[in-house]
Amino acid sequence: SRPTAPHSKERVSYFYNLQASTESYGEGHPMKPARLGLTHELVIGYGLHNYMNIYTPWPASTTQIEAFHSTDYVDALKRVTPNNYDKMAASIKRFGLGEDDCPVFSDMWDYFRMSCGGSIMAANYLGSGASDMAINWMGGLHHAKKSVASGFCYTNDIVLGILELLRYYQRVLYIDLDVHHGDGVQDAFYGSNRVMTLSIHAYDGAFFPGTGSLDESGIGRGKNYAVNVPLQMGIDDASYHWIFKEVARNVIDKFQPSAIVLQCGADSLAGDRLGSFNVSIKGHGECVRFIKSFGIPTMVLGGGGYTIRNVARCWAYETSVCCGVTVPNELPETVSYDYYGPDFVLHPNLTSPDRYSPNTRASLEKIRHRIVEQLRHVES
Ligand code: V1S
Ligand code: CA
Ligand code: ZN
Repeated sequence: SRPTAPHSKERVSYFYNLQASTESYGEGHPMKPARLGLTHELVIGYGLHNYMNIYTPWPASTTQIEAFHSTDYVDALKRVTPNNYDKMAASIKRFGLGEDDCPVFSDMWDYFRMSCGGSIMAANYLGSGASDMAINWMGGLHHAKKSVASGFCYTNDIVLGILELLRYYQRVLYIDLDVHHGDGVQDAFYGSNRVMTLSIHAYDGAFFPGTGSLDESGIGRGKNYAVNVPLQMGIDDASYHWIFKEVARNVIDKFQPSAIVLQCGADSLAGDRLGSFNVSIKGHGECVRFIKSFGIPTMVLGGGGYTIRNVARCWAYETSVCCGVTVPNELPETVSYDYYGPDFVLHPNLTSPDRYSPNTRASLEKIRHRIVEQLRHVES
């Protein structure tokens, strides 16, 4: 069966460079750029190119990347290669490069330029009014700091995309669905009242990166413009939706953003290799549908996601949600069809219905209450 056409013409743009999926962080590293190729195959296999405009973004220039990152850090990123790493190791350690999480790999500068270029171009397509939604699954690398690579993220395409959006819009809302806290984006705008950051994540004192408590709420002019939803492991669809919708609705009502950036890290899915939530692909996509329903220009980005067949399913499904198209559960016969056995469907049973979750209604109510109180101090 074929996808069902949307009722009105949607204006969705999709930024992807075919080369991105061929890069590698090295053997044994959980971050696999190949998931981008799998996603793209499903997107095309489902015929979603008929409902959006697909572009190969310009790789970001040094000057564009230096809108956030420091010159000495960018120099190091450009210069270091696996061949000269031994000679440079001592001088680049301060940049977080060469650690287990952020190894030096071939073509890494090219790879991160593609990721950043996609988010910058997405911002320009939204800002100019060419698109209502702009997708970049190569982006969403939320941990990178001004001069430090962290948690598989070397450049922060999200910060660059938001800075570009701020040229067109007064207020930008950032929403982070990744199971990890969006620390790099929060830090970059911690003192700003033009960017509100909202991250929903696992938080138990040990889980990477260790930040994102309810108490982190911004400083100076940015006081109360950082919102955190720290959750326990094992949260299910019903609880995740309830808290996400309650918080997101309140944030949007109060902050009245003129544009939204939605990071869709797929490590918040059940069965992720690093994540620990009990959320289904429909459940994850429901958050995208909910944000889309506000009709505000929205940039949709990737992020984490380490069980790669499910990352591809999730992001292909979310592309269909952005396009307003219903796609069949049977997967299209792509070249990587074998990855999706034994069920070969878009929505396999990933969740465990009997799994214990310490996220009680009372604990979630408490989080909601704290955030509603915080938002009372935000001027609307
Ligand atoms: N959790 C986790 C995890 N696993 C790894 C890892 C495992 C094998 C490797 F070969 C290399 C790395 N690192 C981590 C975390 C980083 C998680 C980053 C998530 C990124 C994102 O999804 O939010 C966005 C793309 N790092 C750590 O926990 C730090 C260590 C403390 C422990 C692991 N070792 C390898 C490094 C130091
Ligand atoms: Ca998050
Ligand atoms: Zn993550």
